[in-house]
Amino acid sequence: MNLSESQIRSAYAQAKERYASLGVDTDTILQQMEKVAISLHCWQGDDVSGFENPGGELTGGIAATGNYPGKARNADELRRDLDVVYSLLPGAHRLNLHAIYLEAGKKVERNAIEPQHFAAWVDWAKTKGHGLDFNPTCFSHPLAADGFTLSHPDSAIRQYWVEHCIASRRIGEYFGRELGSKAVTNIWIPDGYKDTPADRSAPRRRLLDSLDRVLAEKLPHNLDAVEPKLFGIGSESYVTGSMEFYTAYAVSRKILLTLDSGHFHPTETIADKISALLVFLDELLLHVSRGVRWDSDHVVTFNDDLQAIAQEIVRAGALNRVHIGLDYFDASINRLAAWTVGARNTLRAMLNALLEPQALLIKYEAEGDFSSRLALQEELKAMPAAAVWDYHCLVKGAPVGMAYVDTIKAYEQNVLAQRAGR
Ligand code: RNT
Ligand code: ZN
Repeated sequence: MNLSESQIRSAYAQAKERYASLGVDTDTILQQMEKVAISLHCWQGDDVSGFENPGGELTGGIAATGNYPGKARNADELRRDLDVVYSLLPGAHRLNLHAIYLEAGKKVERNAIEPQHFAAWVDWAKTKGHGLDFNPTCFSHPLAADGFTLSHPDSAIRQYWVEHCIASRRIGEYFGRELGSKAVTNIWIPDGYKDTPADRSAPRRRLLDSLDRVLAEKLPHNLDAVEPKLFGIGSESYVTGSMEFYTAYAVSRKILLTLDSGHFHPTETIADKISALLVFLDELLLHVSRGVRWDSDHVVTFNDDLQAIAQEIVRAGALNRVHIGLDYFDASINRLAAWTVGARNTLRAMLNALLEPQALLIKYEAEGDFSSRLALQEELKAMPAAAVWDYHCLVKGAPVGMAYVDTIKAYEQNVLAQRAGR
């Protein structure tokens, strides 16, 4: 079922002509794809376990379900798995690390983590040409067990998490400086109530104060982001860090806002938020994910939501202002497949968006010719974008079509199956 190289090239030549007839030069578009870097989320590789505390439980209103064999048990295994995934993606991409993925050789309190605990990640990233991003881990910890961290009523507990976030920003700064590419350090906290609170204001005032203390230090190689959420498991009625809270915060502090596609009402999409927020914010971070019912973290599929997100980044001319990260954790299928499917879909959606004849659509719109705008939008859905994607994979040395599944299956047999425990 795999296509031959000449089939891929001839399908591309035909597609190139089709797009040229709409004023789109596919070769130029493929050059633009060079600028699209996806930040892969390290936590898909081990169900958000990390290496701080073997056997530690995932808490904070998020959950990975499934027990597919072969999860990475240490950083070397995780890097090895990631190397395979990157080899299946066209282009050069980043890695998004969480604080619990440190390599300290001993237990280190989260408020005492240091750049040296991530030195092996930096060495690896330098060798492989990856940028790195970072996240404080404000969950899966005894001091997060009350469901509150940066907005906790106890000032000593708040202080602990403030210190953890300060330490995390310094690690982001270290990544940015060492790798010559700014790191985004994204703060997400699980804080919230299962049932209707008596006081919605006080936690938000405490969060404001904590965040201001976290962000006090100027760090030129680090970009700060805050990630809102509507609800989590156990925080159904109230989340301190809501969309309105963090939007206002990000605008007033001139930092990034993170939009996670699984963090809104089930019918609410983040696509339309991008152009609105970019009027006020310099940059955004996306956590591309897929919400299903009450779970915000399913593998990204090539659905309308994903395509709309990609279109809005491109239409806003914001390729260099929107950082694209993935965020989901599926333990019920091969974890490398989960990463690869979501990442390839996201890249493919970006390519499709870039292939839009934007000038022509804008012309119809400016002329008030909404009939032609609609007709063209619909025609575009059946244009041969897949032939351009296949060719892109071919020239970038990434597998075409289902060939990547063969690589994953062979790796599963040769490497993952040898890992004891689940
Ligand atoms: C949780 C947030 C957050 C986490 C990761 C692990 O709802 O989306 O981004 O998924 O930090
Ligand atoms: Zn997220």
